[in-house]
Amino acid sequence: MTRTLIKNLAPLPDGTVTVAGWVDTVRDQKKVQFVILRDESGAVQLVNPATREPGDDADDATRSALALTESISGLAHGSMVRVTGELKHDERVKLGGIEVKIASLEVVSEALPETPIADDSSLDKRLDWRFLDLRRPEANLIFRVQTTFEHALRTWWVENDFVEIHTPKLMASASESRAELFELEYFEGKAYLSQSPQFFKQMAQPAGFGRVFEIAPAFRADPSFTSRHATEFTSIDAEFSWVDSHEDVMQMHEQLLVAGFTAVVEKHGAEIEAAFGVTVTVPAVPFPRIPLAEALELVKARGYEVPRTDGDLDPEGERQLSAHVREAFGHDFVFVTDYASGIRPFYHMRHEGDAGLTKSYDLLYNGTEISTGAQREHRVEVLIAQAQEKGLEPEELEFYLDFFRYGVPPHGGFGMGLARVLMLMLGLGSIRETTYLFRGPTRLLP
Ligand code: AMO
Repeated sequence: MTRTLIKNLAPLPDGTVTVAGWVDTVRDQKKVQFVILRDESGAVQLVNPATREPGDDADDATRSALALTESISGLAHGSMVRVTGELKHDERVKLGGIEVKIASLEVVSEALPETPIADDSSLDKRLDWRFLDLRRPEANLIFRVQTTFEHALRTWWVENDFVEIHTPKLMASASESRAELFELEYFEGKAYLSQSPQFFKQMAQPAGFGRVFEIAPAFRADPSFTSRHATEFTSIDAEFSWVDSHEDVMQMHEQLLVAGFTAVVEKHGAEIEAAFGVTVTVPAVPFPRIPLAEALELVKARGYEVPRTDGDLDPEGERQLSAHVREAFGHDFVFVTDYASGIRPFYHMRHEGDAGLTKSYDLLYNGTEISTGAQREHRVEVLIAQAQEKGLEPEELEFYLDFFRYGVPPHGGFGMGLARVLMLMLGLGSIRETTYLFRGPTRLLP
């Protein structure tokens, strides 16, 4: 008999069904046995009237009922089983108003009797046993939300004529900072793991692609142990031609997010509320835009002086600014714009009238940076000067600089961390929860 997903049982009429999944709990009472069975879609109660006394004259039916009872008594939490039985609707059953009376039960794969993690295990311990941790319905929901979100972004891009690219992750040079670069042996020489598709998504502009996007891994040799940094993360990137300024990039960015959030709210809003106690809302456009200098003033007026000397916001400053934006505009997102050129990469374009400021932004969501975007400098001589100013060797960047020597449209784009968006959307405390398998300075397993 074909297997029915647990979530699809309720609409079926009473009758024979087959379900398959793992054993969540067994309640082995004297006269009756209950098993809570889970699969990827939900949980259902299975029931079996216990047959305990063999008796000397037991017939075949009694013997097989006895065997079934024993096999249920011996079920370990987590074992994978296939069950055929009679589906019955009964509103007294708390779990979904349905129950399956077991006719046959096959233990397909037995679990060891002691489960290594429990609901109250530390996050680190749960990550050690991630495949078991992911069996929690809330964890499963995170990745269904991720699927819906990514799908909606892709759909929006495809409908708006963006081309999907896959850029190499083995690189000959750094694209962001040399400080956070993974170096590896590469035959006779060295290679580096890509920190961002920055250079190659820009390459698509002189290549005449017009608009591109990529969702792919990025690597940063960042030794920090914060809740929002990983050494490998999924970066959502877009880049497109003929922008007039970073304002065009922000407009594209906010429309894209509205598409992503609309899909998540429609498909999972109620489940998210039940699992995480948060209400996800579709953000209104336009998102507020606040120049960095003004943002620092607003934060100061709230009584927080950012201790950094480079003029950037720190995490507490980001939280304070978001709190202000929520109070003043009722918005969860804010574009912080016009960063000083001293704290931005060489490839950011600077303002015509004020070379001290870049045509760039960071996007904060619920108090944390989720993205950086900018218009790029496409005039090669300016680009070379900016690279030199940052202490970079133009010779190392020759392949990149060539992109700007044979005709290149003005362009801009952004990079956004997928796990950060999900963490903030679902009100979770760490990207370790929203990353399928987290990678950090002390975690390469599993
Ligand atoms: P940036 O370095 O700000 O910009 O990165 C963009 C976004 O990627 C995410 N992110 C990270 N997520 C988890 N762990 C990390 N170590 C980590 N580092 C970054 C964040 C961040 O906002 N090339 C530019 C983007 C561009 O201008 O198009 C870049 O990489 O969410």
